[in-house]
Amino acid sequence: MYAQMVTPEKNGNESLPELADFEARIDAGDTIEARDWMPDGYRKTLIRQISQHAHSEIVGQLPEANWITRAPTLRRKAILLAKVQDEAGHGLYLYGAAETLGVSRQELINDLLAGKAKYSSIFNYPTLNWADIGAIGWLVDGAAIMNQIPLCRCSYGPYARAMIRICKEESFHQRQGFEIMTVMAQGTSAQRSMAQDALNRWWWPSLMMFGPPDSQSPHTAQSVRWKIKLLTNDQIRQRFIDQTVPQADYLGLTIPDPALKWNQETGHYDFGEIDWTEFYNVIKGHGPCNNQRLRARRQAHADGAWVREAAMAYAQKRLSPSK
Ligand code: BYC
Repeated sequence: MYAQMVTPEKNGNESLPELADFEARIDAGDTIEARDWMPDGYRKTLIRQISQHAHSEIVGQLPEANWITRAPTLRRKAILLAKVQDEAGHGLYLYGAAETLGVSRQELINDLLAGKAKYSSIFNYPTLNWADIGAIGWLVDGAAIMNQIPLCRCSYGPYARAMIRICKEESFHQRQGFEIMTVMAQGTSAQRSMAQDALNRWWWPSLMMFGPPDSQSPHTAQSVRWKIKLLTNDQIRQRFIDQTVPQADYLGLTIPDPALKWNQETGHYDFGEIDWTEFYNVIKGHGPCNNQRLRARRQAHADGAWVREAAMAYAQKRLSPSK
Protein backbone atom coordinates (compact mmCIF):
# COMPACT_ATOMS: atom_id res chain seq x y z
CA MET A 1 0.00 0.00 0.00
CA TYR A 2 2.90 2.32 0.80
CA ALA A 3 3.82 1.94 -2.88
CA GLN A 4 1.44 4.72 -3.88
CA MET A 5 2.55 7.22 -1.24
CA VAL A 6 -0.54 9.30 -1.86
CA THR A 7 -0.08 12.92 -0.85
CA PRO A 8 -3.40 14.07 0.66
CA GLU A 9 -4.82 17.02 -1.25
CA LYS A 10 -6.54 19.84 0.56
CA ASN A 11 -10.35 19.55 0.41
CA GLY A 12 -9.98 16.13 -1.23
CA ASN A 13 -11.33 12.79 -0.09
CA GLU A 14 -7.86 11.32 0.35
CA SER A 15 -8.07 10.76 4.08
CA LEU A 16 -11.22 8.62 4.03
CA PRO A 17 -11.10 4.97 5.15
CA GLU A 18 -11.89 3.88 1.57
CA LEU A 19 -8.40 4.98 0.58
CA ALA A 20 -6.71 1.93 2.06
CA ASP A 21 -8.98 -0.39 0.12
CA PHE A 22 -8.40 1.60 -3.08
CA GLU A 23 -4.63 1.45 -2.67
CA ALA A 24 -4.71 -2.26 -1.94
CA ARG A 25 -6.69 -2.81 -5.14
CA ILE A 26 -4.21 -0.78 -7.19
CA ASP A 27 -1.30 -2.71 -5.66
CA ALA A 28 -3.04 -6.00 -6.44
CA GLY A 29 -3.43 -4.95 -10.10
CA ASP A 30 -7.26 -4.70 -9.94
CA THR A 31 -9.11 -2.57 -12.43
CA ILE A 32 -10.95 0.46 -11.04
CA GLU A 33 -14.38 0.99 -12.59
CA ALA A 34 -16.49 4.14 -12.97
CA ARG A 35 -18.73 3.47 -9.96
CA ASP A 36 -15.90 2.47 -7.63
CA TRP A 37 -14.66 4.82 -4.95
CA MET A 38 -11.52 6.68 -6.01
CA PRO A 39 -9.45 9.53 -4.57
CA ASP A 40 -10.25 12.96 -6.03
CA GLY A 41 -6.66 13.28 -7.26
CA TYR A 42 -6.92 10.01 -9.18
CA ARG A 43 -10.16 11.16 -10.84
CA LYS A 44 -8.69 14.57 -11.65
CA THR A 45 -5.53 13.08 -13.15
CA LEU A 46 -7.54 10.71 -15.32
CA ILE A 47 -9.86 13.46 -16.56
CA ARG A 48 -6.80 15.58 -17.41
CA GLN A 49 -4.91 12.84 -19.22
CA ILE A 50 -7.87 11.22 -21.03
CA SER A 51 -9.28 14.57 -22.18
CA GLN A 52 -5.88 15.75 -23.44
CA HIS A 53 -5.57 12.46 -25.23
CA ALA A 54 -9.05 12.85 -26.79
CA HIS A 55 -8.25 16.41 -27.92
CA SER A 56 -5.00 15.13 -29.46
CA GLU A 57 -6.89 12.60 -31.55
CA ILE A 58 -9.34 15.25 -32.74
CA VAL A 59 -6.75 17.95 -33.49
CA GLY A 60 -4.48 15.21 -34.88
CA GLN A 61 -6.84 14.82 -37.81
CA LEU A 62 -5.96 18.26 -39.12
CA PRO A 63 -2.36 17.93 -40.36
CA GLU A 64 -3.23 14.77 -42.29
CA ALA A 65 -6.68 15.79 -43.51
CA ASN A 66 -4.79 18.62 -45.18
CA TRP A 67 -3.45 16.01 -47.66
CA ILE A 68 -6.60 13.99 -48.43
CA THR A 69 -7.39 16.01 -51.55
CA ARG A 70 -3.74 15.90 -52.66
CA ALA A 71 -2.95 12.21 -52.05
CA PRO A 72 -0.98 10.92 -55.06
CA THR A 73 -3.31 8.01 -55.96
CA LEU A 74 -6.88 6.88 -55.33
CA ARG A 75 -5.57 4.04 -53.15
CA ARG A 76 -3.50 6.44 -51.02
CA LYS A 77 -6.53 8.75 -50.72
CA ALA A 78 -8.81 5.92 -49.54
CA ILE A 79 -6.24 4.77 -46.95
CA LEU A 80 -5.66 8.28 -45.63
CA LEU A 81 -9.40 8.95 -45.41
CA ALA A 82 -9.86 5.77 -43.36
CA LYS A 83 -6.99 6.72 -41.08
CA VAL A 84 -8.28 10.22 -40.41
CA GLN A 85 -11.74 8.80 -39.77
CA ASP A 86 -10.19 6.38 -37.25
CA GLU A 87 -8.69 9.33 -35.35
CA ALA A 88 -12.16 10.89 -35.04
CA GLY A 89 -13.41 7.58 -33.63
CA HIS A 90 -10.53 7.46 -31.12
CA GLY A 91 -11.43 10.95 -29.93
CA LEU A 92 -15.02 9.85 -29.38
CA TYR A 93 -14.13 6.70 -27.40
CA LEU A 94 -11.84 8.78 -25.25
CA TYR A 95 -14.38 11.54 -24.59
CA GLY A 96 -16.74 8.67 -23.65
CA ALA A 97 -14.13 7.26 -21.22
CA ALA A 98 -13.65 10.74 -19.68
CA GLU A 99 -17.43 11.12 -19.26
CA THR A 100 -17.51 8.03 -17.01
CA LEU A 101 -15.56 10.16 -14.50
CA GLY A 102 -18.35 12.72 -14.20
CA VAL A 103 -17.33 15.39 -16.68
CA SER A 104 -19.33 16.24 -19.78
CA ARG A 105 -17.98 16.09 -23.30
CA GLN A 106 -19.32 19.59 -23.91
CA GLU A 107 -17.26 21.00 -21.02
CA LEU A 108 -14.13 19.33 -22.36
CA ILE A 109 -14.72 20.57 -25.90
CA ASN A 110 -15.44 24.09 -24.61
CA ASP A 111 -12.05 24.06 -22.85
CA LEU A 112 -10.34 22.98 -26.06
CA LEU A 113 -12.04 25.67 -28.12
CA ALA A 114 -11.28 28.31 -25.49
CA GLY A 115 -7.58 27.42 -25.76
CA LYS A 116 -7.55 26.24 -22.11
CA ALA A 117 -6.92 22.54 -22.74
CA LYS A 118 -3.73 20.89 -23.90
CA TYR A 119 -3.34 18.50 -26.81
CA SER A 120 -0.21 16.81 -28.12
CA SER A 121 2.57 19.20 -29.13
CA ILE A 122 3.21 17.22 -32.32
CA PHE A 123 0.07 18.48 -34.05
CA ASN A 124 1.34 22.05 -34.05
CA TYR A 125 3.84 21.31 -36.81
CA PRO A 126 2.96 21.72 -40.50
CA THR A 127 2.66 18.96 -43.13
CA LEU A 128 4.57 20.46 -46.05
CA ASN A 129 4.47 17.62 -48.55
CA TRP A 130 3.36 14.03 -49.11
CA ALA A 131 6.45 12.54 -47.42
CA ASP A 132 5.21 14.15 -44.19
CA ILE A 133 2.19 11.84 -44.29
CA GLY A 134 4.58 8.88 -44.38
CA ALA A 135 6.69 10.33 -41.57
CA ILE A 136 3.61 10.99 -39.40
CA GLY A 137 2.36 7.43 -39.79
CA TRP A 138 5.79 5.93 -39.17
CA LEU A 139 7.00 8.19 -36.35
CA VAL A 140 3.96 9.88 -34.80
CA ASP A 141 1.68 6.84 -34.85
CA GLY A 142 4.72 4.71 -33.94
CA ALA A 143 5.29 6.92 -30.88
CA ALA A 144 1.58 6.84 -30.10
CA ILE A 145 1.53 3.02 -30.04
CA MET A 146 4.64 2.87 -27.89
CA ASN A 147 2.92 5.13 -25.36
CA GLN A 148 -0.51 3.52 -25.64
CA ILE A 149 0.21 -0.22 -25.48
CA PRO A 150 1.06 0.06 -21.76
CA LEU A 151 -2.14 2.11 -21.28
CA CYS A 152 -4.17 -0.98 -22.29
CA ARG A 153 -3.19 -2.33 -18.85
CA CYS A 154 -3.68 0.90 -16.89
CA SER A 155 -5.68 0.81 -13.66
CA TYR A 156 -8.82 2.58 -14.94
CA GLY A 157 -11.04 0.08 -16.78
CA PRO A 158 -12.87 2.36 -19.27
CA TYR A 159 -9.57 3.96 -20.39
CA ALA A 160 -7.75 0.62 -20.64
CA ARG A 161 -10.56 -0.91 -22.72
CA ALA A 162 -10.75 2.09 -25.08
CA MET A 163 -7.00 1.78 -25.64
CA ILE A 164 -7.22 -1.82 -26.87
CA ARG A 165 -9.14 -0.95 -30.00
CA ILE A 166 -7.25 2.29 -30.49
CA CYS A 167 -3.92 0.44 -30.43
CA LYS A 168 -5.09 -2.05 -33.07
CA GLU A 169 -5.97 0.83 -35.38
CA GLU A 170 -2.78 2.77 -34.57
CA SER A 171 -0.80 -0.27 -35.59
CA PHE A 172 -2.37 -0.14 -39.07
CA HIS A 173 -1.61 3.59 -39.16
CA GLN A 174 2.03 3.01 -38.34
CA ARG A 175 2.32 0.38 -41.08
CA GLN A 176 0.76 2.62 -43.71
CA GLY A 177 3.24 5.37 -42.82
CA PHE A 178 6.19 3.00 -42.96
CA GLU A 179 5.00 1.71 -46.32
CA ILE A 180 4.85 5.25 -47.74
CA MET A 181 8.38 5.85 -46.43
CA THR A 182 9.59 2.55 -47.94
CA VAL A 183 8.22 3.42 -51.38
CA MET A 184 9.72 6.92 -51.24
CA ALA A 185 13.07 5.79 -49.86
CA GLN A 186 13.35 3.26 -52.69
CA GLY A 187 12.08 5.71 -55.29
CA THR A 188 13.77 8.45 -57.33
CA SER A 189 16.49 10.59 -55.76
CA ALA A 190 13.95 13.42 -55.41
CA GLN A 191 11.61 11.07 -53.48
CA ARG A 192 14.47 9.86 -51.29
CA SER A 193 15.41 13.39 -50.38
CA MET A 194 11.77 14.23 -49.57
CA ALA A 195 11.69 11.20 -47.24
CA GLN A 196 14.95 12.27 -45.57
CA ASP A 197 13.73 15.87 -45.21
CA ALA A 198 10.50 14.67 -43.59
CA LEU A 199 12.48 12.52 -41.14
CA ASN A 200 14.72 15.51 -40.35
CA ARG A 201 11.73 17.69 -39.51
CA TRP A 202 9.60 15.11 -37.59
CA TRP A 203 12.26 13.26 -35.58
CA TRP A 204 12.78 15.70 -32.69
CA PRO A 205 9.11 16.74 -32.33
CA SER A 206 8.24 12.99 -32.21
CA LEU A 207 10.62 12.49 -29.28
CA MET A 208 8.89 15.39 -27.49
CA MET A 209 5.53 13.58 -27.71
CA PHE A 210 6.52 11.44 -24.71
CA GLY A 211 6.54 14.51 -22.48
CA PRO A 212 9.25 16.26 -20.47
CA PRO A 213 12.14 14.30 -18.92
CA ASP A 214 11.10 12.41 -15.78
CA SER A 215 13.13 14.85 -13.69
CA GLN A 216 10.89 17.70 -14.91
CA SER A 217 7.57 15.84 -15.14
CA PRO A 218 5.24 16.97 -12.35
CA HIS A 219 2.74 14.14 -12.84
CA THR A 220 4.73 11.01 -13.69
CA ALA A 221 5.67 9.78 -10.20
CA GLN A 222 2.10 9.85 -8.86
CA SER A 223 0.59 8.50 -12.08
CA VAL A 224 3.01 5.56 -12.03
CA ARG A 225 2.07 4.84 -8.40
CA TRP A 226 -1.59 4.83 -9.36
CA LYS A 227 -0.80 2.70 -12.44
CA ILE A 228 -2.38 5.33 -14.68
CA LYS A 229 1.03 5.35 -16.37
CA LEU A 230 2.86 2.02 -16.33
CA LEU A 231 6.11 3.45 -17.65
CA THR A 232 7.73 6.86 -17.32
CA ASN A 233 8.19 9.39 -20.14
CA ASP A 234 11.91 8.64 -20.43
CA GLN A 235 11.41 4.87 -20.43
CA ILE A 236 8.93 4.99 -23.31
CA ARG A 237 11.02 7.53 -25.25
CA GLN A 238 14.04 5.20 -25.02
CA ARG A 239 11.96 2.21 -26.19
CA PHE A 240 10.78 4.22 -29.18
CA ILE A 241 14.31 5.24 -30.14
CA ASP A 242 15.63 1.69 -29.77
CA GLN A 243 12.87 0.36 -32.00
CA THR A 244 12.94 3.13 -34.62
CA VAL A 245 16.66 3.44 -35.34
CA PRO A 246 16.88 0.01 -37.05
CA GLN A 247 13.78 0.93 -39.10
CA ALA A 248 15.53 4.08 -40.35
CA ASP A 249 18.58 1.93 -41.20
CA TYR A 250 16.33 -0.42 -43.17
CA LEU A 251 14.96 2.57 -45.10
CA GLY A 252 18.50 3.82 -45.75
CA LEU A 253 17.65 7.14 -44.05
CA THR A 254 19.72 9.00 -41.48
CA ILE A 255 18.31 10.06 -38.13
CA PRO A 256 19.21 13.75 -37.68
CA ASP A 257 21.14 13.25 -34.45
CA PRO A 258 24.95 13.16 -34.61
CA ALA A 259 25.06 11.95 -30.99
CA LEU A 260 22.96 8.85 -31.71
CA LYS A 261 25.07 5.79 -30.91
CA TRP A 262 24.49 2.20 -29.78
CA ASN A 263 25.68 1.72 -26.22
CA GLN A 264 26.86 -1.84 -25.72
CA GLU A 265 26.86 -1.50 -21.94
CA THR A 266 23.30 -0.25 -21.49
CA GLY A 267 21.88 -2.15 -24.45
CA HIS A 268 20.20 1.07 -25.67
CA TYR A 269 20.92 3.91 -28.05
CA ASP A 270 22.42 7.05 -26.55
CA PHE A 271 20.93 10.16 -28.12
CA GLY A 272 21.47 13.92 -28.24
CA GLU A 273 19.87 16.71 -26.23
CA ILE A 274 16.20 17.41 -26.94
CA ASP A 275 15.36 21.11 -27.30
CA TRP A 276 12.99 21.45 -24.33
CA THR A 277 12.70 25.21 -24.86
CA GLU A 278 11.01 24.45 -28.18
CA PHE A 279 8.71 21.91 -26.47
CA TYR A 280 7.58 24.34 -23.77
CA ASN A 281 7.04 27.07 -26.37
CA VAL A 282 4.81 24.77 -28.40
CA ILE A 283 2.72 23.63 -25.43
CA LYS A 284 2.29 27.26 -24.33
CA GLY A 285 0.67 27.99 -27.70
CA HIS A 286 3.63 29.35 -29.64
CA GLY A 287 4.31 26.48 -32.07
CA PRO A 288 4.21 26.97 -35.84
CA CYS A 289 0.54 25.95 -36.21
CA ASN A 290 -1.16 26.38 -32.78
CA ASN A 291 -3.35 29.28 -33.95
CA GLN A 292 -4.23 27.59 -37.21
CA ARG A 293 -5.26 24.36 -35.43
CA LEU A 294 -7.53 26.12 -32.94
CA ARG A 295 -9.07 28.26 -35.68
CA ALA A 296 -9.87 25.12 -37.68
CA ARG A 297 -11.48 23.40 -34.66
CA ARG A 298 -13.56 26.49 -33.82
CA GLN A 299 -14.73 26.77 -37.41
CA ALA A 300 -15.64 23.06 -37.53
CA HIS A 301 -17.59 23.42 -34.27
CA ALA A 302 -19.49 26.44 -35.59
CA ASP A 303 -20.18 24.72 -38.92
CA GLY A 304 -21.56 21.68 -37.07
CA ALA A 305 -23.99 23.69 -34.91
CA TRP A 306 -26.96 22.89 -37.15
CA VAL A 307 -26.27 19.13 -36.82
CA ARG A 308 -26.23 19.33 -33.01
CA GLU A 309 -29.41 21.44 -33.02
CA ALA A 310 -31.18 19.02 -35.38
CA ALA A 311 -30.13 16.04 -33.24
CA MET A 312 -31.43 17.76 -30.08
CA ALA A 313 -34.74 18.67 -31.79
CA TYR A 314 -35.15 15.06 -32.96
CA ALA A 315 -34.39 13.74 -29.44
CA GLN A 316 -36.96 16.16 -27.97
CA LYS A 317 -39.55 15.04 -30.51
CA ARG A 318 -39.02 11.40 -29.60
CA LEU A 319 -39.38 12.21 -25.88
CA SER A 320 -42.72 13.99 -26.41
CA PRO A 321 -44.18 12.65 -29.68
CA SER A 322 -47.55 14.41 -29.25
CA LYS A 323 -46.03 17.91 -29.66
N1 BYC B 1 2.21 17.73 -25.76
O1 BYC B 1 4.04 15.58 -16.03
P1 BYC B 1 3.87 15.32 -17.50
C1 BYC B 1 -1.80 10.40 -31.17
C2 BYC B 1 2.07 18.34 -20.69
S1 BYC B 1 -2.52 11.17 -29.88
C3 BYC B 1 1.48 18.60 -25.02
O2 BYC B 1 4.84 14.38 -18.11
P2 BYC B 1 1.71 13.43 -17.92
C4 BYC B 1 -2.28 10.53 -32.54
C5 BYC B 1 1.22 17.52 -19.74
O3 BYC B 1 -0.08 17.39 -20.23
C6 BYC B 1 -1.11 11.52 -28.85
N2 BYC B 1 1.52 18.63 -23.68
O4 BYC B 1 2.36 14.88 -17.79
C7 BYC B 1 -3.46 11.18 -32.83
C8 BYC B 1 1.33 18.32 -18.49
O5 BYC B 1 0.52 19.49 -18.60
P3 BYC B 1 -0.68 19.85 -17.51
C9 BYC B 1 -1.50 11.87 -27.47
C10 BYC B 1 2.32 17.74 -23.07
O6 BYC B 1 0.28 13.61 -18.23
C11 BYC B 1 -3.84 11.38 -34.13
C12 BYC B 1 2.77 18.85 -18.54
O7 BYC B 1 3.14 18.82 -19.92
N3 BYC B 1 -1.25 10.74 -26.58
O8 BYC B 1 -0.79 9.86 -30.88
O9 BYC B 1 2.05 12.60 -16.74
C13 BYC B 1 -3.00 10.96 -35.18
C14 BYC B 1 3.73 18.01 -17.73
O10 BYC B 1 3.92 16.69 -18.31
C15 BYC B 1 3.08 16.81 -23.77
C16 BYC B 1 -1.67 10.77 -25.33
O11 BYC B 1 -2.27 11.72 -24.90
C17 BYC B 1 3.01 16.83 -25.17
N4 BYC B 1 3.73 16.01 -25.93
O12 BYC B 1 2.46 12.77 -19.17
C18 BYC B 1 -1.82 10.30 -34.87
C19 BYC B 1 -1.37 9.53 -24.52
N5 BYC B 1 3.78 16.07 -22.87
O13 BYC B 1 -1.75 18.83 -17.72
C20 BYC B 1 -1.44 10.08 -33.56
C21 BYC B 1 -1.83 9.63 -23.11
C22 BYC B 1 3.47 16.52 -21.67
O14 BYC B 1 -0.06 19.73 -16.15
N6 BYC B 1 -1.12 10.61 -22.34
N7 BYC B 1 2.60 17.54 -21.78
O15 BYC B 1 -1.12 21.22 -17.89
C23 BYC B 1 0.06 10.35 -21.70
O16 BYC B 1 0.62 9.27 -21.77
C24 BYC B 1 0.62 11.44 -20.83
O17 BYC B 1 -0.38 12.38 -20.58
C25 BYC B 1 1.87 12.14 -21.44
C26 BYC B 1 2.30 13.28 -20.48
C27 BYC B 1 3.02 11.14 -21.55
C28 BYC B 1 1.57 12.73 -22.81
